[in-house]
Amino acid sequence: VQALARAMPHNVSKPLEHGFDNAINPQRGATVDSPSRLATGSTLSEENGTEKTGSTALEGLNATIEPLDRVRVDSGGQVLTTNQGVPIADNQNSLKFGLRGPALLEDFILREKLTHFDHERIPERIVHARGSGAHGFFECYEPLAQYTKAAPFKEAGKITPVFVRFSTVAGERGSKDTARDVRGFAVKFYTDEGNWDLVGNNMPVFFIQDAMKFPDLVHAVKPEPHHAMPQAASAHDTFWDFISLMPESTHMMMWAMSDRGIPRSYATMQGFGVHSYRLVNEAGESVFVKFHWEPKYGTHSLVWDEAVKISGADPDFHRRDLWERIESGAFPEWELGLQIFTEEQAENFSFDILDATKIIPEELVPVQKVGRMVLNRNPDNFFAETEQVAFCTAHVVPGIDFSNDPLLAGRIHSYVDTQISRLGGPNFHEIPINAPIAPVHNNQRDGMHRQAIHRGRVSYEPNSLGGGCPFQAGSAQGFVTVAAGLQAKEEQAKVRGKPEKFADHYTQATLFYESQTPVEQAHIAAAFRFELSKLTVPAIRERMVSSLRNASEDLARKVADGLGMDTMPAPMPRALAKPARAEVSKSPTLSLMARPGDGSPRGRKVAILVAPGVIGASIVAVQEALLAQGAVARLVAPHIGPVTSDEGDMLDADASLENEPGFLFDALVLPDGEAAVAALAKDGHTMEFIKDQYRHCKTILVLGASRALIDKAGVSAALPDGQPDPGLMFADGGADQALEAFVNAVGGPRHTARETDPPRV
Ligand code: HDE
Repeated sequence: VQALARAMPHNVSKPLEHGFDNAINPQRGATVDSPSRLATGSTLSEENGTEKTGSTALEGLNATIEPLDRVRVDSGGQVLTTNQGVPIADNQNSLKFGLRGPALLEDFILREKLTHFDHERIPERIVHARGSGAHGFFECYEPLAQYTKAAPFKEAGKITPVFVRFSTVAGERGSKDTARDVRGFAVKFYTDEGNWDLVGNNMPVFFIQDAMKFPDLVHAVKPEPHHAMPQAASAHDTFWDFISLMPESTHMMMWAMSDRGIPRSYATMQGFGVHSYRLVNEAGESVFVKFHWEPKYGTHSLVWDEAVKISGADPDFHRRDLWERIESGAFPEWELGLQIFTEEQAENFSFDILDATKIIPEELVPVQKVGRMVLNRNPDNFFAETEQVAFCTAHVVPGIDFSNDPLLAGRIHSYVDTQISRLGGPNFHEIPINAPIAPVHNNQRDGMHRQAIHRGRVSYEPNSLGGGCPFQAGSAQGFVTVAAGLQAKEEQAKVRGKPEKFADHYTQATLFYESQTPVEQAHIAAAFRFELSKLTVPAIRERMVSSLRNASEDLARKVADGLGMDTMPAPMPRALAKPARAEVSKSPTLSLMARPGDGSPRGRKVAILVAPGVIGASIVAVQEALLAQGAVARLVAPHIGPVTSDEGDMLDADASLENEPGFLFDALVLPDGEAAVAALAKDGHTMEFIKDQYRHCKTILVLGASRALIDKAGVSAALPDGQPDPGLMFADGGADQALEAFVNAVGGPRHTARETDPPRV
């Protein structure tokens, strides 16, 4: 080892870090066949790891795996030591002066253990504190050289490793996953030319137009400062007080009150970069771009009653779903879509593309699919990876640039700034999950927790003593800011204000509402009703309804009725009396229903109720059919453990009616067998299970004798309009009869024709 250390000018155990002569460059243009693989001096790798190291990623697809190996620790077969590596003889007793005597200050082992423990916590994120992350990769479909020189888009099949963190916004770190909220969708691309963070949300617009209002927005939505309530909820006075006084938030509120605010899973939500960004090619030419993530498994959401119940039974619902999908191989996957448009197009739109409260309807600029992202590995350690990952909108690479969106400008500042207190200093980029796989060379030095050991005496530029290194990359290789810009064309003085089109607060709110299906519109109205009904100040409620009248009279009316308001308040005065005529008045792609995905049931959870005496053959047939399609099929019984079937076989129930209630599942199978049905009918949980499944419009397969359970639960086989319910499948003559239709329906949408407000069941 000493000989090796002499031969190499850098730390052999960290060959990727801060090497001088031997820094290993990621191969440019690595492809699926020859992916970017980086050498490592780690003592722990995928090959010699134990089961404790987590799931194994597909060979060649995760270039982040090996760089992180150098810091992975596996204690299998190892002796317990202090942080100084001193073996510890006794981890049970502190050092005392006599068995009943005082503990001694000398006990460095106890003191080290307690001191470290006392400092285990770091500040949580001010927003997006609650989140879950995963590793994966981005694969480019076609080279995009015409538009951008950004490394991930250089070649067809090129793989770029990613780490993604999903989050809620308002709740604290330990809050529930299924709150009504926006979801963060932050992607860190470890590109050959440095890290690119696309820090987006699951909604394409935002509440405010200018960074100046962000602290106000966040203070309004967070728990109220006097009593610190409510947790992870926007249904309270201060939030709606602010919103009702900020008409620019109206469009975003349509999205937030729609079912997008309560996604079924991270894997089934869209993602958006929100702001307009720029793509820049080798020639320095630039176009505008909006980023979209389109889930392979379609967009699916919860319904409110379900979200409320889940938050009690499984506050980790989305975290668990993400983890389980990856562990089971049903890898979450999205396509990256780009809306590319020119400066000239932008100038002619009826809205301003620098305004983050506006979308660009897909009818105006289609979304072009340019690659896919697959999440295929869970983190090994939540804190080290998911908690310490630091995203930042300022992390762009050559080929990607900013627009002049004033909200984005504030973000470019805020993200780095916040990490300095959250992660304890300016060297957070050296924390392994944040470190780029591209080499880092500059003259920044020192600061808290510095990891790099810089060699030589030069830490300035220009220099001659270091041979001029590290030297500027120059415009051919380095990042060059695009000179073009809407405002660069006009000579302007310094000003605090907004362009006129920003003042159109309602046209796109109307567009969103009008583009929804009737069921979605009903859910939006119900969400406004719920949230506003929680307010204690009637004036805020009225102000909100008066604002909604400008977006949709229909919606305002429904909300007012739901709140028991006899007369509607007058519409709020508009900031802009005559907004420019919108290009489209309906955009069907804004509906969740427009995005069913591939319709596959992969990752969906199905409950199969069983009890002693169940007809086992039909249960096994259903289970096999579901598993074959990648769905998760769980046997749920009055209690966990073995269940003897009618044929005398043993089935293993791994969930009980009590510990996994009905609303945690996407679909339900009720069994055949008189004895089993009698046992289930006796248990009150069964009725709740069926009622929740029915009320939440899920597919229910009723085998043979279970018809009795349906009757007992008071569930009607007919829809409100008298038609038969296609989501309630009866198979009296054995499971085979309805199996195919059932499995197909498990991957499909809810049976919303069943829905009434208030619910019938
Ligand atoms: Fe953020 N935001 N944000 N935000 N944001 C943070 O950064 C901020 C905005 C988003 O999983 C913070 O590291 C300002 C829009 C996500 O770690 C902070 C403004 C969008 C995440 C911050 C915005 C986002 C954050 C808190 C207005 C969607 C979680 C901790 C000018 C496009 C990232 C942190 C993760 C996190 C500031 C507005 C998305 C304080 C000042 C718009 C997904 O820096």
